[in-house]
Amino acid sequence: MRQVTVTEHVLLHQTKSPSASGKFTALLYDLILAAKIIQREVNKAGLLDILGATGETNVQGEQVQKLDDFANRTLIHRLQRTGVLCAMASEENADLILVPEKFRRGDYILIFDPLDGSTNIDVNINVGTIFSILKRKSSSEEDVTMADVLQRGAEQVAAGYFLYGSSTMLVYTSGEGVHGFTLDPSVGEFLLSHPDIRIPERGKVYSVNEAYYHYWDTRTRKVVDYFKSPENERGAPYSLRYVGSLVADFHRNLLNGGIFMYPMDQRSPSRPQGKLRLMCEASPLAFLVEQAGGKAIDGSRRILDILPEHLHERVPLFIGSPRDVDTVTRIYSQTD
Ligand code: P6P
Repeated sequence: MRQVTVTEHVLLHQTKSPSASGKFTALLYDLILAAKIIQREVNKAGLLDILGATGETNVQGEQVQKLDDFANRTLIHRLQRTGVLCAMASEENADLILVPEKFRRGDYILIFDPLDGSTNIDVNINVGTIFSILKRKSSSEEDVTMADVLQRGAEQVAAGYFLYGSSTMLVYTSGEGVHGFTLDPSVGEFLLSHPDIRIPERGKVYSVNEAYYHYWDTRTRKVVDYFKSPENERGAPYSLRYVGSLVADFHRNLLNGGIFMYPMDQRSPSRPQGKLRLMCEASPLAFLVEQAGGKAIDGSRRILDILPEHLHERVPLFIGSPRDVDTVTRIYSQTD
């Protein structure tokens, strides 16, 4: 395949969507630079005293891993200076991150999970950076408010993720299909490796943490029982593949087909809606999967239709091949 860089691809293929503006390309360029810096540290985590936790906990009450913190600081530092953002929001930060006046030149808003799956870093399992790009609604003379940021996922201008694994990949959409690029370390460029990704109509894999079976409601147990049953539509059980790293599980299912589920559970009253965050995890992946022909719901609602009430809102997530997500919809609607 001829070598196509991200810049060339945006220029040639994203002609109609708002992303065609040079500002979007500049934003993507700095996201890629941040990802290269993060990738360099992720790939040598075992060699540096950067493993393990910082001893702090983040706004989610989760142990902050040193690489988590490094990735967060790298993204904030780099993207503040890209000149097209007015605000950012990170899974690691409780509040909105306003871009300093001297760098505030644009109307884009970046929302990200800097290093999703970070508990897997110490055991060398893939981790990822997930990003979502919105545009503010109000005029740029006024200060950005939370109302500018709390938008439905359907309003996203672009979304994607970096996956730090056997190779480093960027998968993104700006509303005109989903495209995958693989980092060629010898030249330091992300080159087009997976043009126009389409998720298979139905998969052979389901991804869920079955340890929570007894904390799920009846309809969720019925869903998981269906995928495990030899009597399902396929006439054979689906295989269970669950890495415990959302980006890794999502990426495998995007390419090969299947469904990822993180249902609501009764484990912790403070998190009745499950663990995953709407704005920095569910929404960007929902935009990607729909652009690839898949579906994403919370059990009844389309993820991209949900209007967030607060920045770190959590939501149950069923995402992947359209026929498999439809199975969830059918069983949920048939079960009280
Ligand atoms: P559990 C990682 O902490 C994460 O946010 C996702 O990457 C992953 O899919 C999920 O949590 C795993 O959660 O409860 O199954 O350990």
